[in-house]
Amino acid sequence: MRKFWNGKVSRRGLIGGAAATGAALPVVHELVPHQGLHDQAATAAEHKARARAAHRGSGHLGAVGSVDPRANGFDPHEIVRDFDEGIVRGGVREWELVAEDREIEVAPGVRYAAWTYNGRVPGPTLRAREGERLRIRFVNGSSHPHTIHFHGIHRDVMDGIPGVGPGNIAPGESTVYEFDATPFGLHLYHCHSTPLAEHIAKGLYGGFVIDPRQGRPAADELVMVMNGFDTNFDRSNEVYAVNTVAFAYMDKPIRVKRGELVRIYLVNALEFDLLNSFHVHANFFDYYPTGTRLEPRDFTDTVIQGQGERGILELRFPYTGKYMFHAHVSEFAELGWMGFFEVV
Ligand SMILES: [Cu+2]
Repeated sequence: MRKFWNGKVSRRGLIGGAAATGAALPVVHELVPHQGLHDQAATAAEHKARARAAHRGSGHLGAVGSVDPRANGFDPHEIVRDFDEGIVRGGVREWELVAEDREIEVAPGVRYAAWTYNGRVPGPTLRAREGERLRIRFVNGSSHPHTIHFHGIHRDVMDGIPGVGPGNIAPGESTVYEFDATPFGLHLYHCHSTPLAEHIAKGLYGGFVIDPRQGRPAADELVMVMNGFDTNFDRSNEVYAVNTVAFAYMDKPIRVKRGELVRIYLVNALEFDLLNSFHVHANFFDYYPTGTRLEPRDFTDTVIQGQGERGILELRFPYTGKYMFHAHVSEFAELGWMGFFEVV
């Protein structure tokens, strides 16, 4: 009960502004400690205000500044086209992933103490081909125990969960996960240490693409990991994004070519909210849920994904210009999950 009300007030109440918060507070005074709630609500309000200000500032005013990709050590504009194919040695495709604690800026002035794979959120988008042998060396350079749990078909000891196989990897320790790339499609990997929601929400996740043996038609390929940040630790998000930085693609649209096939690998890594969605303006796309079939299931302009769900979108833009894309959950869009394609 306490958690429920806590979440409702510090988050939903604030969506309606100060009046809505005031109305909601008396109801919960008897259920939760007053001071903690007010502090939490204040932080949430401040972070949301900053996220919204970033939106207003984008494009013309620029008054609230922007997130510096050099300070973060990663750039959403590079991540969106960055696929990590690792190195093939002796017929095995290999990567090394290092968990590290790192403070990142998720909206101008909003800092978040993240846990990262290879210093970035989301972690590298790993890419392999169906049937290959894969080997991932995991080094835990973080101050907390972690794992890497891969989606796919493999033996239990390679599943990256506590208590099975290597289990939790302690700070300073390492392990090796090895399995075959199957089935083809769009998967993800994430930490599976407990408490699970926190370990994922802190930033330990990434996309995992397995190409079909015969490949896919040539396209301009993009990866979009939908995520969010609970900046005041009340188990609800204050900032939403694709590839971590709120409004990154509003400030600087993703440039694509008119008539060219665009393929989007869309992953929902959001915690605390049950659903996320993707909507593109003035266009429609073919949708391949989990990317595990070569025929699209839908021809649509909006798709909903639950936690951990993912899918492949294919579309072409018939006209030049600026076309918006965003979560069709309006609240998420206003708090950072919104961007533009610029078709040239
Ligand atoms: Cu973890």
